[in-house]
Amino acid sequence: MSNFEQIEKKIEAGEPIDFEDARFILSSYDLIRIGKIARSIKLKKTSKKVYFVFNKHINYTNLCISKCKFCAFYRLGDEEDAYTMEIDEIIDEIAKMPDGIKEVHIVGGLHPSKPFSYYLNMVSAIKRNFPSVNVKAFTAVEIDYFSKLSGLDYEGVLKELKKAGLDSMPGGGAEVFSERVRKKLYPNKIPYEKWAEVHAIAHRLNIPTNATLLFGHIETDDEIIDHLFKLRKLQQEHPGFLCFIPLSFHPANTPLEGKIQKVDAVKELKVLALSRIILDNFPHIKAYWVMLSPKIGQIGLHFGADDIDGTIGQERVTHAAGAKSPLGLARDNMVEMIKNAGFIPVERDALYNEIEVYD
Ligand code: V47
Repeated sequence: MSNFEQIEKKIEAGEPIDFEDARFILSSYDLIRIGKIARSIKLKKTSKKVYFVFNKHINYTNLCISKCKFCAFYRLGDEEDAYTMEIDEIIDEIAKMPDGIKEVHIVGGLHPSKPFSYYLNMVSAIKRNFPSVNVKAFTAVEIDYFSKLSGLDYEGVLKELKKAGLDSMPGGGAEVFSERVRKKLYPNKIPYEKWAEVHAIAHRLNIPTNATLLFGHIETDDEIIDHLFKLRKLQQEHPGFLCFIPLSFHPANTPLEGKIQKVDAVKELKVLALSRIILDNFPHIKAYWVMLSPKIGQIGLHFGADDIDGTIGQERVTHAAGAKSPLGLARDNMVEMIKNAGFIPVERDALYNEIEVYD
């Protein structure tokens, strides 16, 4: 039996693939077959539906003390384009959105001086002004930072935020769960154990979260695979992840520009498919069009993805690193993109409740 036949047999029987199978998939160039395997899992889970959300990203500050080498977004403070939004500016930004917005996705840098109360007030002001909008805010990295700012432990921080109105959490800040890569590119960022602890506690407190992987820089295939198996195990032990989003590294304007080429589409599609295959206990896999471009994102729907994120409004983190995708997309573009790929567009809310099926 060929490697592919063995993998297909395991998947048909509902068995997980192992590390060697995953290595084989990443080393193969039989894209059509890899796509077919991932798509068969997607079809079993979510039939021909592909989800999108009417959302808005808010990056409340670009000041950050972490100085990660893959990031083009952060500023140290005295640059002309350094900024921090006051809470009324954040409220004004959201108010500009048309009616029907379902989610605000809020992340920022690790601000050198704002107190924990700034973040609590931010969440409660948004909830007060827009009670029906899901506040999806702060990565595990920010939660760890708030714990240092406030003297509270992770549980204390998350309970306070939940009381203020936090509904869910995004999956950023995971990068690659490899100590080798962390020491080289983001030594000031929390390691896997802490990232996992924050998400496990959030899940226990009924705060659903997402998970990401940043790939296409100095990581090895084995480190990608290890990252995915770690997430699979975490979901088994502490369920609560809604969605996984692989993020391909954009080198422009980062300290790695010129040293690393942007990852190609073939690798992007293979990692997307492998995510769907390994993370059989994650309900959703996102082809994040901002990073992939709308065209590769659309092809990604044939590689196991069942979600394309949302309208976004104005994305800043990847565009600071040279992303050529539009800053936001209209609802109609999302529907067209999904329909033209042969799937059924479904507008969802932040928790994947269906708002409208465009059949
Ligand atoms: O954690 C930073 C990544 C992440 C670069 O949960 C970069 O639904 C590429 O997590 N090139 C933030 N990537 C974005 C994120 C996210 C996005 C969409 C949806 C969700 C969700 C989460 O962006 C960071 C980091 O891994 N990033 N710089 C860069 N130069």
